[in-house]
Amino acid sequence: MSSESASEKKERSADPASRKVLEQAAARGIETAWDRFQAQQPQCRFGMAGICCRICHMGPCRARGNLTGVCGATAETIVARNLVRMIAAGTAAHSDHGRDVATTLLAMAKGEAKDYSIKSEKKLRALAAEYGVQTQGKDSRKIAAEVAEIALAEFSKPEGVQRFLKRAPKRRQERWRELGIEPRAIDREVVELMHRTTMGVDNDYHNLLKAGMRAALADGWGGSMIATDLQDVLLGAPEPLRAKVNLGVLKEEWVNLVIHGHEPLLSDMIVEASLDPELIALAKEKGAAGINLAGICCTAAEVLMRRGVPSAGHFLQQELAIATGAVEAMVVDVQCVMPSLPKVASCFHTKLITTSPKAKFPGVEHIEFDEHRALEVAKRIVRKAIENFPNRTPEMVDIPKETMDVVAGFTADYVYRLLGGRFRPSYRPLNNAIIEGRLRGVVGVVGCTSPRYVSDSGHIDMVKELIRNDVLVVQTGCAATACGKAGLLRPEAAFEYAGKGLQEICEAVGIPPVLHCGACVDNSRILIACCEMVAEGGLGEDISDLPVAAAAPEWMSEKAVAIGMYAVASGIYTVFGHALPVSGSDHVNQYLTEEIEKEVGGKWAFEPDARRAAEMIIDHLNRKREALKLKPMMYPPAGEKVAVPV
Ligand code: SF4
Ligand code: MSK
Repeated sequence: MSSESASEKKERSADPASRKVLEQAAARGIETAWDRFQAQQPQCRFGMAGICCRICHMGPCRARGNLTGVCGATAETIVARNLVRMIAAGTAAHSDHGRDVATTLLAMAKGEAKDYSIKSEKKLRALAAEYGVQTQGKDSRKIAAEVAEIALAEFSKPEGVQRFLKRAPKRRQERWRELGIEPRAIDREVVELMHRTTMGVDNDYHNLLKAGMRAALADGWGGSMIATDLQDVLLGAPEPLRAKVNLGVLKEEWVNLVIHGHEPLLSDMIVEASLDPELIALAKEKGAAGINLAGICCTAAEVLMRRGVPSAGHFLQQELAIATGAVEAMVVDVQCVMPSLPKVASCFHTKLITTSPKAKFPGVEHIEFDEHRALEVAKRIVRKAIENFPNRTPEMVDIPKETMDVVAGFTADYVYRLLGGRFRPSYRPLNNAIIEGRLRGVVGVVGCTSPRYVSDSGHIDMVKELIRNDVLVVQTGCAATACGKAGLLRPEAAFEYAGKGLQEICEAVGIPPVLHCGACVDNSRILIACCEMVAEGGLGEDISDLPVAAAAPEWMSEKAVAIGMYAVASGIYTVFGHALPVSGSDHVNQYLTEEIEKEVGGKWAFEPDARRAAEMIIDHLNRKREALKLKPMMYPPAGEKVAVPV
């Protein structure tokens, strides 16, 4: 374990439950991401600046000033190449997830994945209409098969652009067309980025970044959107429900099975298996009170919003969940699963189980997920966890008490129904609230948590500042868990933290001031909500006209970079905490933070101080309000006596 200097003993997390387990872990000599982060200091400055190139074996090279790579690549080329490779990886991750869902939908439709069914007929029919699938006289499975086949073709079709681009406002579609960044087949965009960035191909940073936008758009308006929509068909469209978050959801007397990763296909079946009377009886036979499921990361968000399964925590809490000593098994699929888990699990009785052929660990038990016998696989995993219960060492068990209530499961469609009432569903009330100055705007605060920050504080500080200023916040992924733990996803939070205008809306509609919209792929729901706002009228003709913004205060993943880039390319001002690794090129930095706005209407900003970042966002919303000539804000921000118009 790395030794800590005095300066390193700063608070590691804003969450008391995490701090408690971190102390326990340190006392037991268990290393966590925070320790390894310290051990990595100082981190490589060339890497941070994005100027290190390892693309060919004349290197590795680093470029700065007049110094170029051996091949002559400038800092501009290297920085842009590195950045768009991150986008390619992020796009690949979300999109491969989407492809797996489409494959399972097709298998279900053909009767080959019998444990799945069509859970949202309405969503299926809406998609069929959008895809131009004839539905008359066809049974639902036939329709599902055709929808799945069309969705699968979006990954590799030889011609044409992504179908869901048509969901965007006309003005946005025209901009993409004019700029030549309409994404074609998803796989093609990823492959093309890898080609362009290999040694000696695309050396124009602007051309590279445009290709990066195109691939990122293939993620947001392609792979991620397909994942979200088809999951809603197959697993059900979420509706708001109450659930609990934080490590305290683990239960001392129960078999604790933690599901972690991103794809909900298996985890949904595990929820089903955990309800099996035979398995519950087995758990009791082994001396447990029952089977307790809990999620981590985006899997947590998926099963929380569809099934009400509690979330034990976000990305940075995966090691901590095991370190409570109370986890019989942690089952993982893909993405954001720390390679350290086997080592942490080896300190306890916890069984780590991998399930995806794409994501294995040396020496770790692998039970391969197969959608054709999904429930059987899920039951096998649940049984493994139960059988491990007697191996628990009671003296090693120490679960923090902290849990928090959240309301989760807001979709673009549900916001529509909720705000407009049952008989007059529409975005009109939301738009009116913005136009009249009750609401300043809407901001998506999303993304990861990282030991680079005092964990959770970036999210909590930013969101509190935004809602205080009458900004409705929408969240996904680990950001939602961070704010959920802090109590911001309860309706009561409106009265504790929100400005008067936002409070009035929350009270009238019965929603929290911060809406949990799901997992990372569900950022596509936020794009759709923006399209609905434009379509409703009164707030401009393009997404870039809206008083909206996006932020990822504690980002770490390549997926976050892809998300940020598709937000910007969709016309949204996007603020990341720590800067993207682009500081090695003034040109690239300036393009991303300034010049890009002229092309796509959105731009990047970087600000590690979350309150300052919130102020920058509020300034941006105010500028958009001014441009739209909206009324001044009705109320001053919460906690301020003097009215601050606009
Ligand atoms: Fe160096 Fe050029 Fe090779 Fe990169 S591509 S490692 S800059 S020689
Ligand atoms: S899980 S990508 S840490 S949000 Fe989606 Fe969380 Fe970021 Fe992974």
